[in-house]
Amino acid sequence: ELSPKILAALNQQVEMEAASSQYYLAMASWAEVQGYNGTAQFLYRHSDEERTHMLKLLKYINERGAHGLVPALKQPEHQFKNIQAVFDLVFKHELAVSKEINNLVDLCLFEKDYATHNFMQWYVTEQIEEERMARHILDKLKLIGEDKGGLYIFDRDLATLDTAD
Ligand code: OFO
Repeated sequence: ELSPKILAALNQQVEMEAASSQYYLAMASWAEVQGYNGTAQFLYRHSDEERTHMLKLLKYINERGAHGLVPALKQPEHQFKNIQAVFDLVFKHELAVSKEINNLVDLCLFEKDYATHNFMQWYVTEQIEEERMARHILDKLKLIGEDKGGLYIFDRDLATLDTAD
């Protein structure tokens, strides 16, 4: 049985994953409109993956006999300065997600909910990958700087870059 605190924290995490999905969807749409089609494809895939993160939590809550709640949608920002700014925001957002996940893991130990603690380990591992990927993309962008040709190749490569699922 999930404690009320754990249930509230899990539902809050459902909301955060849904918000991540919306956020990356807004970035994907922006990139597409700007003509960065490869980046858009990458961000659309990333948005889909965040939805699967949300679903996994929702189903876990239900499996434990509680009720996973579908959160309301908030409109994310939809104007971005440039590609660099987009991935700066992705990285910052992933750091915020990692922090929330760590808090949830902490709470599991405090509440002695070892089943949820175990379930959350998937997210802990996933965040290592998500942070690594964002850092990797930012490193590439730093190398490219103002080089238009480099940005063209970057965008083309992102079309097929694996997102961390
Ligand atoms: Fe971006 O990762 Fe979900 O948790």
